[in-house]
Amino acid sequence: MASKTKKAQFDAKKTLETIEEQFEMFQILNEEGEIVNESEMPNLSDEQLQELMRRMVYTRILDQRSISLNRQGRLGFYAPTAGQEASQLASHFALESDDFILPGYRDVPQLIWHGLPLYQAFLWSRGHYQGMQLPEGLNILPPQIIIGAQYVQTAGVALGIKKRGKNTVAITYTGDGGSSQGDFYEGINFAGAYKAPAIFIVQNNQFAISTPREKQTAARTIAQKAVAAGIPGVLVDGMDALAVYAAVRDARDRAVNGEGPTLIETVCYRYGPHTMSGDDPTRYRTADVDNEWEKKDPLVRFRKFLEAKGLWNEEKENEVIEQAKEDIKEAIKKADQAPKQKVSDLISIMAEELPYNLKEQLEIYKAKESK
Ligand SMILES: Cc1ncc(C[n+]2csc(CCOP(=O)(O)OP(=O)(O)O)c2C)c(N)n1
Ligand SMILES: [Mg+2]
Repeated sequence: MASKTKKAQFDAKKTLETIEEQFEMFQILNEEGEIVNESEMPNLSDEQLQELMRRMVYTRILDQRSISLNRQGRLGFYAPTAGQEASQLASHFALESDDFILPGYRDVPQLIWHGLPLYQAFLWSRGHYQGMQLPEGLNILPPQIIIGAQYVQTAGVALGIKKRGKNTVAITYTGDGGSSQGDFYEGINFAGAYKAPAIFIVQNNQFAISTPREKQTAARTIAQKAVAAGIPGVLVDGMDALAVYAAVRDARDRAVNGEGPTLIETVCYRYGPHTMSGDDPTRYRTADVDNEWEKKDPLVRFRKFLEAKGLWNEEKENEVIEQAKEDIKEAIKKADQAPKQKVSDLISIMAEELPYNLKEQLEIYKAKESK
């Protein structure tokens, strides 16, 4: 006999739609710098709010100066960061000093605010080995060039943290392009299965070099990819420093509480080119799109918010700008003083005890270099 209550029809499309609808953009500060989500306002003191602004302004200057230094031939590899300050620095602001950072090539600012001396960041840009000879106790890994690879490494670092019973987390960053890599899925899946204290950030800046986000995946959001790994996923306005901070702080609290990892998509934009190696954004982005994102500028929005509270003004801003310029000048001078890198240096720093073949090569290069 047929059941009286008719079961809902099998509808795979509806299941997907239902999941996708759940991922709404989390925002606290709108483009005018007004609070639109009071109940989620993070608990930050006036001093902390000013410090976050200070870091964003400083980093914008660092970006401008780095681009100039690169053009003058005084820096090597450089991936511009303007537009991504809220995504990068507010997420970092939610961390503690002994948390581990596993960055991508664009994430040098987070390393600097975690304690990497600026002159070392410049040396890293030049490919000098001293760039990543890290100060004792600084929990960072070198910026990863292979896109997505740091996601797997983060699952491992986070599991190590858990096994040692530490109250810290491992955070990693990739881009919208990186989210298509196999490593992305392996990393979030493994960390989910072992409830490892990891925070996986996808900085969706709309492009992977020239490939637009729409070509990257059929999924409506990248955040929803968390569902397949059985972990929470958050879609956040990546131009809103307060929303980014709140989302990462919440993920961190749950991670140290033994609740496992979170995937966070920060929706943002890079104002500059992909890197300083020669791509021309005008070939793949229209001025209309650029203008639309200019209006969402994370610095403008946060500045308006702080000015309305009487916590920021032109004088404070100029002080930060002058300080940044001064620090950069000093740091590049210090980077220039590093010894010229030799092939024998690269060999001798590789291992504590060199295998016989490298010992041979070391001698060959030392002999060449002494001529
Ligand atoms: C495994 C791998 N494939 C290709 C590249 C070349 N590559 C370097 S950056 C990049 C685009 C990455 O875009 P996205 O992940 O969105 O990060 P974004 O640069 O926008 O921050 C590509 C394809 C690479 N570095 N590693
Ligand atoms: Mg991208």
